[in-house]
Amino acid sequence: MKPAGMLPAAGDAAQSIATVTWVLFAGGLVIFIGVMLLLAWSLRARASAVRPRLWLLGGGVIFPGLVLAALFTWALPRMPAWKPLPPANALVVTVKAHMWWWEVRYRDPVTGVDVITANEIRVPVGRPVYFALTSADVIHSFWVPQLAGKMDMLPGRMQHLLVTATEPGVWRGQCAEFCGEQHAQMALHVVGMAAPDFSFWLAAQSRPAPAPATARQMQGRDAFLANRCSACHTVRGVSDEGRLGPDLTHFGSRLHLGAGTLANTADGRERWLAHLQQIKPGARMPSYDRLDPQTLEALGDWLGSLQ
Ligand code: HEC
Ligand SMILES: [Cu+2]
Repeated sequence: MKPAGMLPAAGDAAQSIATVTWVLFAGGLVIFIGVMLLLAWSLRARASAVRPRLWLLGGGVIFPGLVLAALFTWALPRMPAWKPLPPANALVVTVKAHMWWWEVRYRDPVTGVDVITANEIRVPVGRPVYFALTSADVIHSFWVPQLAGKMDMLPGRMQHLLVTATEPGVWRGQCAEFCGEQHAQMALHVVGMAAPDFSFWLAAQSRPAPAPATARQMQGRDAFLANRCSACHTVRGVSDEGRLGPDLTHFGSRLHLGAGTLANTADGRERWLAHLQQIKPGARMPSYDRLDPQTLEALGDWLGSLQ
């Protein structure tokens, strides 16, 4: 995974931000060098040789006026266009921010798929993705620097971002609007995949959770129901009532857990369940340190099997 930043751009919107950045930087550099040369000259020139009015008018009014007008005219068409409706072939991904995780819903007008996941967004390379962004509680901000600029996520409103990923990869995103105690641990990951792999993945996500394959996974699923995890989490095919926490139907296929807080490994899952109030204090899920190690292990094992 590359470090987050918009300069190694992997999306068309981020690419145009990077281009504008470099051009403005180069322009600034040329002017800086010019001013330094003038400074050197003014230190050596005799006072009678300097004509203040010419320099004030030329260097203080006409020159900046021309340069700023030229840069503005050049940059204006490079700003992202406001598109109130998605293009016909776009994949529609609704992202709803919660304190402190991301609900993700895919709707593909081409295949009719409609599926809810969380915290990780997969996108097909080369196909426009229309992000519809909103919030369930406070103001958050959607920011995946390698793909596009920031967009605020406002409760009761939809904002949009149209992005085409230009290469495969995994990019880290981050909530970019202070939204409470765990704002810093509200990351998300976007995975760019080849279009056929993506279709395959999305079809798998729309199926219900796989049945437990071992006795231990069975024990994990039973513990999930017995401990009422299902009051907050949906696992399609197991329990459909929970909406307060992330959908866990295919949780095992995600790279991270807790909105980028830990790697999704056996150890990470057990630590999360037993100690999440130490790892992510204030998160809207209790620590399950009262469960015995065997139950925790079974729960972690079953969660990991939800591919
Ligand atoms: C009161 C509601 C609630 C209960 C009960 C609850 N959770 Fe959660 N759970 C949440 C919330 C909210 C989050 C998101 C926390 C965050 O990242 O800020 C979460 C996150 C998770 C995650 C990480 C998901 C991801 O996409 O990263 C897992 C795994 C999980 N819970 C499993 C469980 C299990 C197993 C139980 C029962 C032992 C349980 N939860 C009980 C609300 C709940
Ligand atoms: Cu946030």
